[in-house]
Amino acid sequence: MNLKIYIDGNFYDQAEAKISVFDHGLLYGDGVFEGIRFYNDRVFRLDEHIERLWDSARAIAMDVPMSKSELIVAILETIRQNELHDGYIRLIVTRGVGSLGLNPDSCRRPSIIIIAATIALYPEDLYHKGLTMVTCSTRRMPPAALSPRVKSLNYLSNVLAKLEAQNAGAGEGLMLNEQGYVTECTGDNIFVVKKSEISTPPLNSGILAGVTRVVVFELAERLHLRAVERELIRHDIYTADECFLTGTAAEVIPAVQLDRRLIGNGHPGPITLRLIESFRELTRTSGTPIYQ
Ligand code: PXG
Repeated sequence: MNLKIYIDGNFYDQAEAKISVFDHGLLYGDGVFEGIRFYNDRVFRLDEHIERLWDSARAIAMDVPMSKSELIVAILETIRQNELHDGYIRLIVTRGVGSLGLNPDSCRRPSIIIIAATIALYPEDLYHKGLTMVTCSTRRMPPAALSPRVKSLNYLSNVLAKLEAQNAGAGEGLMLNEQGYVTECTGDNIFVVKKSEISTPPLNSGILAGVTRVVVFELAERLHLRAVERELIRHDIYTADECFLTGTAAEVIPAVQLDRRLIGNGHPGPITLRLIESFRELTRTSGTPIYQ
C-alpha cells in the first residue's frame, strides 16, 4: 500500500515522507503524539484527542504551529487522500529541526506529521479468550521526571516493559509506579471489576488520561454500573472478578491472567463483554464525519 503522508502542509508518497536527522523529535524524543481511530467514515473522539495533544504540547512548552480547527481539517484531508473508511491515525508534532544540542530554542518550528493507515487489529479471538499479563520490573515514568499525562515521543520505558512482557510470553505488561501501585499497561489503561463495581487507578497515580478510559466511564453510567477511580495494588487484580484494558488500538479487551494467576474464572466476564458490545456500538455510530 502506498500511503500519502502529511508533513507540514504537503502530502508525500510514503517512500518520500522523510524528516531531517536534525529533528529534535528524533534526537531527543522531543515531541508529542496521538493515536486516533476512525470507524465507518467517522473519526472517534477527535476533539478529545486534539485537546490532549494541545495539553501535551503545552506541558513541554511547545506551540503547535496551527490552530485546532486547521489541524482537524488536515487530519480529515489525510484520510480522504488515502480513501480510507476504517483505520488509524498517527499524529505527531516534533520540536522540529535544530542544532546538535538539547536546547529547543535552536529549533525554528515544530513539524506536524499525519499518517492515516489501516490498522493491524488484535486478533478477534483475543476478545473472546482474553489477554495474559505479567507485572514488569520497569516502573512507569514518575511524574516528577516526566508526567505520564504527556503523550510524548519518549516511550522507552514502555518499550522496555513491553519487551519484558514478550519475554515472559504474555500479551501485555502491567506497570507499577514508584510506590508499587498499579498504573497501567504499556499502551492501555487497566480496569478491574469486583462485586459489580468497576475501578481504575486515578490520574495522579501516574497514568495517561486515556480517551477510551473516559468512554468506559460514560458507558458504565449508561449501563447503570458503578465506576470509580481508586488506587489499586496487584492484589486487587489477582482477586478481581474481571479485568479489562482500554486503549485506542485495543479498544476494550479482556485480561484474564496476571503473573500466572487466573483472574476470576479465567474467562472474560459478563460486565467486560457488555462494555465491549456497547463500545463497538458507539464507535460505529458516533464521531466526526470524514466525507461530508
Ligand atoms: N496508556 C498508555 C501509556 C498509552 O500509550 C493508553 C493508555 C490508552 O489511551 P487512549 O487515549 O488510546 O485510550 C495509551 C495509548 C500502540 C498504541 O501502538 C498505543 C497507544 C496509542 C496508540 C498506539 O500500542 N496508547
